[in-house]
Amino acid sequence: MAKFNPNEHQHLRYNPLRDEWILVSPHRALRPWSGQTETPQVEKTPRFDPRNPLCPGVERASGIVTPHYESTYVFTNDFPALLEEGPEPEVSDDPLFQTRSARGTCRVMCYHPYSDVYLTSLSTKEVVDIINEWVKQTAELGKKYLWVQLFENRGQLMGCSNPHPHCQVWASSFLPNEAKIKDENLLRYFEKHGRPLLQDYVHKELAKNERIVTENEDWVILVPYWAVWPFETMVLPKKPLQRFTDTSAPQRESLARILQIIVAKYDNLFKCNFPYSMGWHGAPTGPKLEEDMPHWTFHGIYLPPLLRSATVRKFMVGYELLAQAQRDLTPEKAAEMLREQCNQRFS
Ligand code: H2U
Repeated sequence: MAKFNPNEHQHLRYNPLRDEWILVSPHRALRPWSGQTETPQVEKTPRFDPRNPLCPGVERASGIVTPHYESTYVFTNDFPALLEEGPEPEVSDDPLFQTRSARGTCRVMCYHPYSDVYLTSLSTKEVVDIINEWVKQTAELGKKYLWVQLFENRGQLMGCSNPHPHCQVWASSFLPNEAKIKDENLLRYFEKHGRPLLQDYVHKELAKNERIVTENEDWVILVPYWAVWPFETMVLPKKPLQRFTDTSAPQRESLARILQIIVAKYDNLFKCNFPYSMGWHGAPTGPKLEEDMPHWTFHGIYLPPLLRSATVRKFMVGYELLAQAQRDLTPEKAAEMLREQCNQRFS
């Protein structure tokens, strides 16, 4: 029998952040495609739309008029999933019907007053302004809440309801599942090895140089060994960093530059506004804000759904929903495809 080759032969890969496995089936990557092929939509957004509540001077659902902001602008979501106050649920001792208290707040953060701009067309200074606002939101909400989740849904494919460049901030009194799973696995690794998992990981990846997409003096962007989405990437600091609030001014500037590069590479891959959900994970805050959490490494995550073109996406369906995550394209190939793209967006 032929010798095992990870670029050709089926295998399982371990995700130490989730303590779970993913099935990699590279031999399927060349199979013919006769599935979904919709026509690409033309995405042209006007700079200002008098009906768009995220634009300066336009009234929102709450009746409040969005001010004439000049940089970033943050407001409390008019349709929040989490409220600061509310009646407490009754405590139940039934193990099958447990309920817990949930408190929090949801904010919307506009990146810029113009609707027709994005990280690739803004100046690095303007991207630094966005990063500074992310840090400010984390610091402010982190005083009160255990977890502050910054996230952006880009594109209609990811359920984004508004073309104006923006993200969301959801702060909660509880650790959401993803944070809880990651916290437990990072801690287990730290207790066993005495070092932060993601610092060990980034340095091993730099040495292997198989899945790196781009790097600069402070940051590395790579396709994780255990990536689930075809072009999933992770943004990792080269030096230990627990929270967004720990970043220095030079680290924020180098982060701005590398984010502009990864978005350009994504957009160039299929010549479109590459859809994704992206966001940031760092050590828990709130009551744990002052705690040193050396098992944590602050990092960013990009989860894009596209697989073959601007319109053909990977579906997380049958086997993924009922058994476990599976991919055809190897993380190494995906990293190579992204690495080859130009660092400036196509025009
Ligand atoms: P998404 O496009 O990522 O869904 O974000 C837009 C958010 O803006 C959405 O959560 C909020 C929506 O609730 N919004 C307001 O809070 N007020 C408005 O007047 C319009 C949209």
